[in-house]
Amino acid sequence: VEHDTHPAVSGEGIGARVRRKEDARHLMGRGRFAGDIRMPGMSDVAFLRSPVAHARILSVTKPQGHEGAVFTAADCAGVGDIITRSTIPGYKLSAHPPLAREKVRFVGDIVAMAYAPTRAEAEDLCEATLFDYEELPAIVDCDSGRAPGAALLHEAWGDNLFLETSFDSGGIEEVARTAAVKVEKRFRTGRQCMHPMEGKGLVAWWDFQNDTLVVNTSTQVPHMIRAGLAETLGLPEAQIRIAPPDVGGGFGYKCLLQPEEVLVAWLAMTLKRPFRWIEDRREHLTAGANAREHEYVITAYADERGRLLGLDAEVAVNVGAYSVWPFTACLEAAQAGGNLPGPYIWPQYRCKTYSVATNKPPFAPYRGVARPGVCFAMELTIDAVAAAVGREAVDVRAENLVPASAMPYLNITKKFYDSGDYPASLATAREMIGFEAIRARQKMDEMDGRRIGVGFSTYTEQSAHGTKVFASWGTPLVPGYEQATIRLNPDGSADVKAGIHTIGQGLETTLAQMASEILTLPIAQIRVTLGDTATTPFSTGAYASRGIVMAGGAVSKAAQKLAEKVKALAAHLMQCSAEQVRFEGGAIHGPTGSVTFAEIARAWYRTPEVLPDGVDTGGLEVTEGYKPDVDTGLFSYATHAALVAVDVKTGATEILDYVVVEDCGRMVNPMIVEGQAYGGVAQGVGTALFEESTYDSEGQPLASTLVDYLLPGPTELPKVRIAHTETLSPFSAHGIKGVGEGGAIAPAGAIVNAINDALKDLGATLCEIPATPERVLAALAEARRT
Ligand code: MCN
Ligand code: SMO
Repeated sequence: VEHDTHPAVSGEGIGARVRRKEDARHLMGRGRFAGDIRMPGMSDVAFLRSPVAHARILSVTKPQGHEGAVFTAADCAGVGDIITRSTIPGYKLSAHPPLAREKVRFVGDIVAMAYAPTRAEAEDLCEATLFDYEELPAIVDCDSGRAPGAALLHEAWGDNLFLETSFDSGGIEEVARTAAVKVEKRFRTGRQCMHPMEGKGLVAWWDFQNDTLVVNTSTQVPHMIRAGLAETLGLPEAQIRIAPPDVGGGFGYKCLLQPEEVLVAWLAMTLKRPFRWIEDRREHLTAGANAREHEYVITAYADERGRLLGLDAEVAVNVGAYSVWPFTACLEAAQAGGNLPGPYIWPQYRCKTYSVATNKPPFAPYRGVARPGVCFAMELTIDAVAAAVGREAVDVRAENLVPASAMPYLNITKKFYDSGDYPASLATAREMIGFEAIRARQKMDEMDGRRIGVGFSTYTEQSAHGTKVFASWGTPLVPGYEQATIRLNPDGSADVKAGIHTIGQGLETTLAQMASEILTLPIAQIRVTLGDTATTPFSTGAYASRGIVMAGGAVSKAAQKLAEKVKALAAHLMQCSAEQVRFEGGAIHGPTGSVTFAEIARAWYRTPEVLPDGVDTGGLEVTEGYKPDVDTGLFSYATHAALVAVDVKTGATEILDYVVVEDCGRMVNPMIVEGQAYGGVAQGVGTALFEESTYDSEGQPLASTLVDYLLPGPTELPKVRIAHTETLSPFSAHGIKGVGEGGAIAPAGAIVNAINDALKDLGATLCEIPATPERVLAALAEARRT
């Protein structure tokens, strides 16, 4: 870490670089994930999946002698389709039957389910189940999906578009007539899988004591999954308990109500026994929800210095066969259209988006949602504008960023940039990466014959969106509040309970820090319980970089109210006024003496006779909720800079240096924020250089193992140098903004701009990711031809 601008923090509250509470169990292999759960009489479930992308189901033959253990759609009449509604006009509904009925719509669509004492036996039962299909033409890309006369995925629609949207600020035609510079570009981003370290998995069982369906599912959104299961199973929400175990990463994937989840829960509800399904890597690679496949057609207008005048864009997103629950298939395109202008001032903007249904797995938000694609397209556009006017891209970028003096700033798509100094983050990144020295080094030949290049990428990360933003994206199931409960225990320790879940992002620690900030108790004395719908207050979950702002804000508010209660009791015990009471070092101090939290708790729980008559009988427990003051949320931001070396003989790219200058307002735990940035960059490097779920023209997945789908590992990842600034948001509790997705947003822009910088003398430009050696060589060959 180069700069840490935060003042030294003595306690364990906000700003403290404390070690994570959850690390001890995870590092010692004592976590309890879905795959660790054992229950008496538990059966393993396996799924038979369609081997073809688009077909009518003609007939089914189930294996003899296994009655009751193999299920097709006909056996599961009680299972409802997954139907994701949207309030956006023109949106088309897709009903996803968890077990396909008449038709299959992607390779991996589930056609049968079996259970047995072991997974291997359950898989054998699936394989002995035979289907006859009549194949239909498969739609695999956006162009063929939109072509007139294309085969239809959902016949009743009349076309293959889930939704079309458009935005128009009104003046783009005028700009097109008068602008000195016009740049036209096409960009494409590869389809990805999300690959949390732990795949999806769940155990479902019937709790006879409470007459409740219990689902231990690896999820980011327990309360939303409860609503989804209630809808698909026809069971009242109150009779379903989602009790998520440890979650080994989610990244958006574990926000979805998955068909497997519905089916396993249905088995447990119907047969009243425990059932388990653990996704394997091949299922994740070939059948799990995907992300990221965008196509952009962009025309940018600027003056002769490169001052941006207008942006005219079309975005098509290849969203697969069905809308995912609860976000729909259209969140991605809605966010792409709204976020494309990025951190820049664009006086005019017009954008059309298309959410195209194809015979690929459904499409889900993945860390950064649309923004990694949007940022890639925008940052390459800025470099292209700079090239057109013959200036350094970093200078053109700096002159077009929203300046600090304009904050807060309402951008062209009505996003309220609450605070920040974007040009300063760019300037720091420029200095840290050593821009001038790189330009000097480029004048000399590299010893190993490779070419080096430098690239930048600046973005805003909308975090902690309010209810109205999700409503405008048409997802009424995804509101914006979070609640938390805090209780002072009889021993003077505190319990924090929140419905949000910890998925690796450190909330177990940072929520304790939020409480410690107010109460000054050490975090070891603050137990944090998350996610269980039976024991925690309502929440929508951990997604959209909202956890610390929303759930943290709720903990902070609840802790403040608890503090008032404690102060009243302490004032009575110390014979002073409540205003004279203050907390410090985990104890409670008055003008002449002090008491401990344990003494307060003892008075309340054990010797209430010492308390005055008019005492607040509400107890030492408070539930509070929180939402920030601005509907469009808080905007974190960062600049990433990459130095790369490209081998023009092999097309291989190596990242030599990588810098992140980030600002997420007040950091609750700088060490966790750095972990977030680093982990995000790791995923972003995958997006930029390696990862792609490829399909053939018939919709067959070609990357079905991790040999074909390349995840970056330690040898591919650069050492990331991180610098922080802390511009407090005036609109959130303690000035905190979210940060969970940011790291993944910028890498493709910075890395591919750097590759293009390295290749500029050869006239080659890459516009597609991942920037594999094949694509680099193709760009070089193309440059030689023209
Ligand atoms: N934090 C902090 N101070 C801040 C901001 C954040 O200390 N000013 C810390 C908090 O511990 C917070 C974490 O950083 O929990 C992430 O910040 P936040 O933006 O609040 O994100 P959420 O808690 O809502 O987590 C979800 C977010 C998303 S949307 C994805 S995708 C993602 C991400 O977090 N998935 C992750 N980071 C992940 N990290 C891990 N290890 N695993 C995932 O699945
Ligand atoms: S993709 Mo993050 O779960 O919003």
